Amino acid sequence: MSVVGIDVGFQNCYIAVARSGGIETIANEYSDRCTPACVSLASKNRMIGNAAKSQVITNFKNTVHGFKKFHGRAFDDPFVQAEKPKLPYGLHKLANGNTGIKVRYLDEDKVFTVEQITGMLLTKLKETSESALKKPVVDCVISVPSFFTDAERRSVFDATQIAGLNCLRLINDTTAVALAYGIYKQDLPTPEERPRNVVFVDMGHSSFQVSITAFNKGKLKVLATAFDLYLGGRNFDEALVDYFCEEFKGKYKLNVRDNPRALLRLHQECEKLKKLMSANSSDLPLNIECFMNDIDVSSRMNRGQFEDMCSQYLMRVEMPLKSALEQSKLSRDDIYAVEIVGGATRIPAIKERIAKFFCKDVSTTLNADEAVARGCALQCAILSPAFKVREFSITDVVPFPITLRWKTPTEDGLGECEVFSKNHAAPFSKVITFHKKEPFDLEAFYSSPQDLPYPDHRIGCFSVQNVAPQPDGDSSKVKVKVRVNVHGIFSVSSASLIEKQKGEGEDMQIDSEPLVQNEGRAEDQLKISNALLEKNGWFSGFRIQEGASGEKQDPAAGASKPKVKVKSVDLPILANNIRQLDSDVLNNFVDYERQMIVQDKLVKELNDAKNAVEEYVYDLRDKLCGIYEKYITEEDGNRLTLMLEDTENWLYEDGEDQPKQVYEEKLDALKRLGQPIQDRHREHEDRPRAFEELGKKL
Ligand code: ATP
Ligand code: K
Ligand code: MG
Repeated sequence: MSVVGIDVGFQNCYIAVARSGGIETIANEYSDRCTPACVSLASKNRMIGNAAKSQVITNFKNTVHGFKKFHGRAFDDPFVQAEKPKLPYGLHKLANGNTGIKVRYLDEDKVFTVEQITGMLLTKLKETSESALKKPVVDCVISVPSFFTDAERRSVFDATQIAGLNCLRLINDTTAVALAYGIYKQDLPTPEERPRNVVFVDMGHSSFQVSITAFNKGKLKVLATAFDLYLGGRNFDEALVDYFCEEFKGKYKLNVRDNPRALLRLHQECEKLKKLMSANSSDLPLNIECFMNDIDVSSRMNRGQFEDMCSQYLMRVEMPLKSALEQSKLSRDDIYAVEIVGGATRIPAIKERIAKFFCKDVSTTLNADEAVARGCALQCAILSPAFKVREFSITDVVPFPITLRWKTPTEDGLGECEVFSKNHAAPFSKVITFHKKEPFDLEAFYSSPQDLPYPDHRIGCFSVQNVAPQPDGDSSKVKVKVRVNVHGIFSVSSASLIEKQKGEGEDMQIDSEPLVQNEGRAEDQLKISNALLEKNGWFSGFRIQEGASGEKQDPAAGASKPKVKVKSVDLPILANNIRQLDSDVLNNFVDYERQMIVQDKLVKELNDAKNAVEEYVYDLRDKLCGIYEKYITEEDGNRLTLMLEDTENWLYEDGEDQPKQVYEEKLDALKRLGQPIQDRHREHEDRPRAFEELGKKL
């Protein structure tokens, strides 16, 4: 079983794997440990990652990047509407109101869902992991921002399924970082001692996340999270782009915004300049040749100017830090360290602001780019029976409070209960008891829409079915289990009807107020010794499948009140308006992804066959005037050289677009001529070596 962790960033993705030597991040076929979150669709195939990034300018209409935040978002969402004019590719309103991505693929207009696009990216990351591990990769842990709501998490989870992955956990970015920080620390306080409190700050390309986490030996507990969803490296790029667009309008009379290609190039150059300014406070040049209308443009910028220009963004750094600290109820003196990760925390002004707020130097002990992926791989290792890691329990938090609402026979007609408060431990299950005579609906929604970054605060509606009164006409007791699972996804996961037995009931109140019991302790839920798992093969029992979670059930919970004899009947639950793909749609996407993988493979094989001919031509031609010269007559040599030249021309003309077989036959024909020469050369080379070896033996 593979142990893989994937950081799916807005801009950059990283993969870490667990090997016998520990956790390591792995490189893709470009020897790059970072894979750009970029997918490019073309007339014959798709390109994903680095290959797609090289298409950003040349095939801008069909090269998709910056899509992570479209997960779970309606097309009409103000954020989506604000992004739309800035994107080089098109967006489209899907039938269900979600955001679709419009591109040309295989010479047809196509609309992909964001789940499909992320699915494509994950396919690539899966393949990269497979070629590094040299075995199939299915199980993995994937990171999501801590502020992702139910709809976004479900959407990302669907994407993992489209890519054929079995996601054991969607883990919050900052929690993954906390795990990467804590698991190797030998000197954490014992469980009886006061915990060590560490602040984790992650500013990536698109957002800013803060968590405060308490560590004791063998465990971490997230105390609070805070975020600015719209503050990240890209704001700083955009500030530079705005500035230079204005400048070039005056200086060169260029309307950069009207030219998508020029605008994309300016973006790339501004990002480079931004990074240079992190290391250098002096004046730096920006030069772009042949930028637009054959004009070369140039300008300068320094860090001081840049910081002035970005003051509106720098000002926003403090808020989430303050909010996290307040929520944690800690004082600055209680903070042991402030660990920063994410590319944008390399901006000196950001570091300074964080340090200033906590009155403490920031620590950069973690790898700023790879810590999230490493944490994901560690979580995967903890969950995997195939791997032995130190026992480490993780308790995360619910980022936005969740309320249930139902109809009651009372005056106002509605009952309501906040089932998970803000910063409630997660994953977690609770049992709520209702007294009902008929089936009923539970509507779940986020309770504080003002804190929620999305206009739609609904989570879904869960209908508890088959509820009937007791034989004596009384209401039945219905126990409903609600939970936030390991992925941070909410559900009404099960319900049962407790049939009244003789002797019970007199003291029971018919009460539509819920009885909330805590069932099990969240901390216990992931704290399962791997050794135990291995021995008992428990793992198969709670492998995460759609809708299910890896939570361990507390065996004592079902056996409460031993004196009263009760019979319980499981009730079906129908989930409605859950913002997740229907299973038949999902299955279609899974099939379609497989077809696209096959198609890409065919195109790759074809290209490889064609390239092999080209390479052979170049190689043989070089050698004919080099090392092979002695092994062929001048006449034969000239004839072969001519033939190679013909082949080269053919490749650019009639041979440009041929079936794979044609290239293979061409290569075979060339090899039939080249091989004898190569053999004569090899024989000649080997002869003295053979003598030498013979000599050694004698
Ligand atoms: P997100 O976490 O928002 O999903 P991400 O994980 O893809 O995004 P990161 O890879 O952490 O983001 O960071 C990318 C950002 O960091 C980009 O905006 C990039 O320009 C910026 N960045 C990287 N190095 C530097 C640097 N030396 N100076 C300034 N910014 C930098
Ligand atoms: K990243
Ligand atoms: Mg990130």
